[in-house]
Amino acid sequence: MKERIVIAFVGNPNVGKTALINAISGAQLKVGNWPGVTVEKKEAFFTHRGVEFRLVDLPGIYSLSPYTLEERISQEFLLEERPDAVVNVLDSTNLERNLYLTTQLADLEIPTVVVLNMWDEFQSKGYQLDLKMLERVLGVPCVPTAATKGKGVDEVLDAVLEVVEKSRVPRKVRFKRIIEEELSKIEKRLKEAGCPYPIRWSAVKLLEGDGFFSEKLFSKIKLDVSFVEEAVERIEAHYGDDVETVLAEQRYGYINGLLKEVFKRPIQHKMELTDIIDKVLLNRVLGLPVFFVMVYLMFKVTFDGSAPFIDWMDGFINGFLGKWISYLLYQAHLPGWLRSLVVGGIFQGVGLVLSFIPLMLILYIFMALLEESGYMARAAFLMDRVMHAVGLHGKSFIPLVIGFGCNVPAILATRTLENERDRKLTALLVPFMSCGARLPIYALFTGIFFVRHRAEVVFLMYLLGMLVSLIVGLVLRRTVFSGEAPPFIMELPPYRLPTLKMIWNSAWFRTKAFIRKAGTIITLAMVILWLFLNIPFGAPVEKSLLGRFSRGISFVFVPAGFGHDWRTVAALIPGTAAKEIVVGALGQLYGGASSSYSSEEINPGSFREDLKEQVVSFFGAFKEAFRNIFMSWKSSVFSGEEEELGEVAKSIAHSFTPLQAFCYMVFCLLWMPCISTLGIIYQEFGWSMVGMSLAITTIVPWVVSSLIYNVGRLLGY
Ligand SMILES: Nc1nc2c(ncn2[C@@H]2O[C@H](COP(=O)(O)OP(=O)(O)OP(=O)(O)O)[C@@H](O)[C@H]2O)c(=O)[nH]1
Ligand SMILES: [Mg+2]
Repeated sequence: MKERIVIAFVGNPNVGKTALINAISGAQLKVGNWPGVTVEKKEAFFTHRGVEFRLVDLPGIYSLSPYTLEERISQEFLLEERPDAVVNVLDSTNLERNLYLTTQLADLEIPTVVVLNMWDEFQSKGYQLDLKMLERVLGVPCVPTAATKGKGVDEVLDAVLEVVEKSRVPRKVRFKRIIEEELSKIEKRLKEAGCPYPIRWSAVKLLEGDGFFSEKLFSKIKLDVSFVEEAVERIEAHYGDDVETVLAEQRYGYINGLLKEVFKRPIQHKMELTDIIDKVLLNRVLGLPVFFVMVYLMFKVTFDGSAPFIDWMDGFINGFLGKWISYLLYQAHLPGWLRSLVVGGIFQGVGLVLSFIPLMLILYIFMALLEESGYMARAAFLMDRVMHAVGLHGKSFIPLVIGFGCNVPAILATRTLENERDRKLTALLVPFMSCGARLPIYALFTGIFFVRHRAEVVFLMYLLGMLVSLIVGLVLRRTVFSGEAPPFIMELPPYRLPTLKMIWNSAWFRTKAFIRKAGTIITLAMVILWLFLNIPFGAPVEKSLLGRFSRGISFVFVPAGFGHDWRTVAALIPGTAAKEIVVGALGQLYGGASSSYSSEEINPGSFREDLKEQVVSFFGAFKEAFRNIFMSWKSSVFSGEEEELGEVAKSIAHSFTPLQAFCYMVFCLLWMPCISTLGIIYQEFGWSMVGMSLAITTIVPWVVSSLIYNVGRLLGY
C-alpha cells in the first residue's frame, strides 16, 4: 500500500465536495450554498489507518469540457497530476444531472469512489435507491453520506483505500456501434503514436473537438488530425447533428436507463418548502423590496447590536489596558519616546481598530447566514434584471455580494463567469463594494456624527457603492468592454438550514483573520506612521515628515470636502495597505497629545476596582445590545441621550462638519482597493488591469465626494 494517497474531489457545483473534505479532515475550507464557492484548487491533509491522504478540492463542474476556467483547472489536474483516486461527489437528490460527469470521469481510468452526498435530503424526500445495483452498474463502490452531519465519512476513506489497492476503475459508457467503430480506429492511431494520456479519454476528446485537450496532446505528440475530421464527418452525416451533442445524448440515454433500474421515486409530489418560500422571495414585485429590507435589517441589527460592545471594547482597551500599560511603562522609567510609541502610536491606533471586533463578528455571522441558507443565489437571480442594465448578468452579482465581506475572494469569484470580458469588468467593479474592513471607518464616523441614524447612513454607503459600480459599469460597457451580456441561467439550490456550528466557524474564521491583521500589518503600519509623524523628533506633528507632505497635497481634497485638515489626508496614505489602517491612523493622529493617560502624572486608582468595573460593564453591554435590537423603534428616545465621546472622537468631532464627515466616508468607500486586492487583481489579470483599477478608483471617489460636498453645501448643510 502506498504511504501517501492523493485524492481528487470532483463533482458538480454545490454538491458538498468542500463540506465533505472539511468533515473528513477537520479543515475549514470555504463552504456555501450556491454553485461556484470553490474556484481554485484547494488542499487538506489527513491521516487514516496509517496512510497519509492529500485531499484536493477541485472547483465544481458540470462536465469535463473546456469551456470554463474551472473545467480547465479540473481537467488539467486530473490529466497531468493523475491523482491516485477520484472521489466523485454527487448530490443524491439530483442524480440524473450529476451522473453525466461520472460517465466522463470513467474514461480517465482512475480508481474512483462514488459518494452519494446529501443522503439526508434524499431520504427525507422519500426517495429510495438500490445501492448494490448501482455499484454493479458503475463498477465502483458507492457510499451514501451527509457531509454536514458527518455521516458516512469514514466509509469514504475505507472505500478509497479499497479501490486504490484493487485498482478499481469505473465502467465506461459504450456508445452506439457507429461511434464505437470510429473510436476504436482513433484509439488505435493514438496508441501507435504513443499517446501519454488514457487512450479512450483521448479518443473521445478528439472526437468531441475539445480544443483545450487537443492542443495539450499535440504539444506532446505530433499527430496528423485529418483522420479524426473524417470520423467526425461520418458521424455527423449519420446522425444529422454535431458529435458533441450526439455523445451527450447517448450518455444521458445510458443514465436514464441506469436510473430506471436503481431508482424508486415516491409517487406523490408534495409542494416543497423551498418552492413555498420562493413564492415570496422571488416574487416579481415583492422580491427586490424584500431583498433591500432584509439587507437594511441586517445592518440595523449589526450596528445596534454591536454598538454597546464596541463602546465596551474601546473602554477596555484604551481606558483600562492602555491606562495600566502606560502606568507600568512610566514606573519602569522607560524613555519618553518609547512610551509615546507604545501608547500613542500602537495602542491608540491598533486599539481603535480592535474595538470594532464585535461589529465584524456580527456582520460575518450575517454573511455566513446569507451564504449558507441559499439566499445568495436568489439575490443574484433578483438582480439579474438590474445587472442587465449595465450589460452584465446576475451571476456577476455573486462576486459583488462576496465583496461585502472581503474584496479578495470576490475577485477570485469572478472565475465563475465564462466570458473573459465580463470577468474583467466585474473585477473592476468589485472594489466599490464596501468590504468589512471599511466598516470600522463608518462605525467611527457615524458614532460621532450620525448617532441617531447609524444603520441608515451605513446602509446608504453600501447602496452608494452599488450605485457607483452600476454607473461605472455602464460607462465601461459603452467604452472599453463593449458587447452584449450572454443569456444566463442561475441554478437555485434548495434552502438549507445552516447549523449553528457552521455559522460560528465561518464567522469566527473571518474575525480571526481581522484580528491577525490588526496584530501584524496594522501594528507595523502604526509603527511606521508614528515614525513619520515624529521625524524630526520633538517637532510638532504638523512639522513632521508626514505632516508636511500631507499639508502639501491636502489642497487637492478641498473640493472633496476634507482637505481642510491635513490629518484626514495623512490617514489615507497608510490606508492603502489595508483599509482598517485609516481608523488606526485617525486614532493616532487625533488621539496624540490630547490623550489623558499619556501625561506624566498618572493616578491609576485601584486595579481591582477597575477590573471589576470592566466586567460589570461587559455584562451591561449585553443588556443594552438586547434593548437596542429588540426595542429599536424606541431608539430615537435612547440615542437622544448625548453619548459620551472618547478622546479621539471628541477631537474628530471638532474638526469635521457632518457633511464633511459624510464625504470622507464616501471617499474611503470608493477609494483605491487595499494592497491584497490589488495583488489578487494582478494574479488573475496582470498589470494592465491593476493600472486600470487604480485609475478608476482614484478618479471616481474624488468626483463623487466633490459632487456630494458641493451639492450638500448648496442645500445648506
Ligand atoms: N443537507 C445537507 N447539506 C449539505 C451536505 N453537504 C453539504 N451541504 C450543504 O450544501 C452546500 C454546498 O456545500 P459545499 O461544500 O460548499 O459544496 P461544493 O461542492 O464544494 O460547491 P462548489 O465549491 O460551489 O463547487 C452548503 O450549504 C453545505 O452546507 C449534506 O450532506 N446534507
Ligand atoms: Mg467547494
